[in-house]
Amino acid sequence: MANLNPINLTTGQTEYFKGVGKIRFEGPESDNPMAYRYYDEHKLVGGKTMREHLKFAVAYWHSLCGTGGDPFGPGTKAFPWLQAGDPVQQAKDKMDAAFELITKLGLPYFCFHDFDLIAEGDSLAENEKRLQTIGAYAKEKMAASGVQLLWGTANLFSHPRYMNGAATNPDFAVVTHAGAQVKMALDLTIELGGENYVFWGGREGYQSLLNTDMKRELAHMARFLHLAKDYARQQGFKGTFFIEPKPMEPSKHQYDFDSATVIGFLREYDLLDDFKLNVEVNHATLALHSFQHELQVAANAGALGSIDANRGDYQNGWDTDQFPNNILEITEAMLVILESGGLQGGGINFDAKTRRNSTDLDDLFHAHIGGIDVFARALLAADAILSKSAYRQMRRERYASFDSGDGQAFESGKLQLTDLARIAGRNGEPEIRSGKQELFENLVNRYV
Ligand code: XLS
Ligand code: NI
Ligand code: NI
Repeated sequence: MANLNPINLTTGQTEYFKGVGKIRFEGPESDNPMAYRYYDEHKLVGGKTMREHLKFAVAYWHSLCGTGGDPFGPGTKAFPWLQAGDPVQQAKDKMDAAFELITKLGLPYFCFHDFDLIAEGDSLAENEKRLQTIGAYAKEKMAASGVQLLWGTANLFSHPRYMNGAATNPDFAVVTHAGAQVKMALDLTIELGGENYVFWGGREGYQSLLNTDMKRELAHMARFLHLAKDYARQQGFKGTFFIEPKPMEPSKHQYDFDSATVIGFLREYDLLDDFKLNVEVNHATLALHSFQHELQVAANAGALGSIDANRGDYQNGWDTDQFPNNILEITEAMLVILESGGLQGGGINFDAKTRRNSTDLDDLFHAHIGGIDVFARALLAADAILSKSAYRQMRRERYASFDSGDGQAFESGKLQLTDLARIAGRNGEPEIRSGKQELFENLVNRYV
């Protein structure tokens, strides 16, 4: 491997990714697979550095915990940091590996679920103790490395007790347990200076409406979110709460189906002041939307908070969570993000996994480097489209008839339906006007 730029490890600490040094920006001409070609963290793009625009985070669950198991077979990756039998030792080894990975990639953030950090114990009291222990360790590692927490969350979907939902479970006893778990995850997120907190409604949904009181479950979910938000605010948490939409999987129907559904829900239950959206690429496509569409819907409501970066597969219909590699798709997304003034409080979390047969530790680097460079390239392309091309003007011109005269009067609420009828009668059949889609597409491709 050409790249052996060392990083500082604490004395005595195991180096897990031997032979990989700090990943540096080497420019588009570099042949080094362990280098960035486009991500230059200090490069200024439209007044902000790439690092500030993109706020990349490593996802603890996929990169440190996901060993490749699927419904047809067990894990394939013998991660050396998962070998210790003792849960606290295992958690510390995993955290050493996590910080080595994040630091070598030169990324500013990580994200976790509570029990990604340390295995769940057999009582709430034991869990609290474990989370405090690993939380103290995380605090040291964060201080030493400068890596920060983009968001924390609680895993309310893996344990069998949540098989009928967490906040929406028909059994109040389970709802209380979810409450206890979220309280601990909030405490930990706040303790670590987390900038945001995420709710992804893993099993908040239903398999059959025959046994489900949907209206009541939705009201419970809203009540639960209010309680969590009120508690966190009382503890001094200033960050944003995110809801992560997903239409299905693991539930047949998830309540947080897509951006539009979630925004309607937040508005109905008076949560829109504190909650924004964490939009995930593969969840958008599962909902039969484009990623760009989901971002735009969130942005329209001033609620575009954060992104889970990944991609689906054109040929199958589940959450494959592959690393992003489609520059055009991400350029279209970056156009929406830049035009809406950037992500509101969040960043770009690589909620993506290497394939089951990508079993080398190096593969974690190739995957992240690829995804990071795709976003960096897309940022450059989108910035150029917005600042150098006629794109905005072309789009604005399609609406020029609303900029003055009757069209402007309509927009500002000064016309009645009878006025529309009168104006139509006076003007006669409208001219046919082309939408120019191919021209727009060619323009975007020129910069990709
Ligand atoms: C699963 C979700 C999950 C959330 C965090 O599909 O993407 O990973 O991001 O709970
Ligand atoms: Ni996600
Ligand atoms: Ni997902």
